[in-house]
Amino acid sequence: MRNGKRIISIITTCFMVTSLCVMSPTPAHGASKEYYVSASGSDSNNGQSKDKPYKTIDKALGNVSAGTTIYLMNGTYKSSNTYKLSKSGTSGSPIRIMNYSGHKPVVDFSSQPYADSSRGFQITGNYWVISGLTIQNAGDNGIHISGGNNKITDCFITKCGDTGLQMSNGAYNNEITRVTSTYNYDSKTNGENADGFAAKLSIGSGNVFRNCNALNNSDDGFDFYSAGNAVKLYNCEASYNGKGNGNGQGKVGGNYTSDNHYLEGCVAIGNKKRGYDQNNNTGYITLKNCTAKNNNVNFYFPKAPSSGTHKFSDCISSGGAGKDVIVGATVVNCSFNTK
Ligand SMILES: [Ca+2]
Ligand SMILES: [Ca+2]
Ligand SMILES: [Ca+2]
Repeated sequence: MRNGKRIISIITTCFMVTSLCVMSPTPAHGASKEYYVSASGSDSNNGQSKDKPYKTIDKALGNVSAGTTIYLMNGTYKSSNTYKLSKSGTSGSPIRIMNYSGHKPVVDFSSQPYADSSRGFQITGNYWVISGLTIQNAGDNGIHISGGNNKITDCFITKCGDTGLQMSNGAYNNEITRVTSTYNYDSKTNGENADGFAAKLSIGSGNVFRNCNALNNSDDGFDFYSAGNAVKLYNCEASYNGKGNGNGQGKVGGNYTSDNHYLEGCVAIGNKKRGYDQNNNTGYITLKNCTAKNNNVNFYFPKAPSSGTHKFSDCISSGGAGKDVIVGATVVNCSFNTK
């Protein structure tokens, strides 16, 4: 069932991002564009080498400007505060927060109160890169983005009190790549809100997810409720979502916004309610080489789009308790369970 995903995963090219900044052996104070942070470091170090690392992410963030890279070394970094990323990089000089090569840092927000304001990383700026981190136990979203041209890559987000990674409030041109978001759960509302990923409540254009997995979240896998712009997904999986009062949809649409979302090479397995759901989106949806298996209903598109047709090709439906509902679609080489 996942051949398409595997094949495309294999041919996906990984770009290694390296700093253009060359450090002199004794950089002048304040000249460094690279900072190192270690759980066993000290904020009285200069932070400019892996042998003199800072202890806290906050200390490093106080020094950032366009072109800065913050390397996090092994360890668990606990914070009760939200890291508010309001500065901006540029297209050629983003601001990076990333794991030091081979290290697996964990950023833990378990001391945050459970509250809408308790986000882990809040990106209101542009041209940030967050890469190679585990982000866990935020009181609300692990990462919330309202800025543009940000990249989140190779991160693992888990056990947050609301959606793991959310884009809202005009977020545009953000690229989310190889991120897994799992076991997020809003306990006080019995699971009705915490999606794996959300691009909802007024986003801008150009947001893309590639090779991302939303697994075992209490609400939906990928939620595009009231997005207001189209989202693209390539080789993404939404499986086993829907606990408590959660809806349990793999990929969902719109709340009467007209958003022509595009999904290619995606998989939805075992979601409580539906695999792919129109959710009152009035735009047309493209599903190319998408599979759904053992969701309560695999494909649910009960209304024709307000203009054009849905475009479904090379899609496979198998298992599931209820029948697929396909209305207003151009269907090519699909096996839906509509009889
Ligand atoms: Ca919330
Ligand atoms: Ca819900
Ligand atoms: Ca949702």
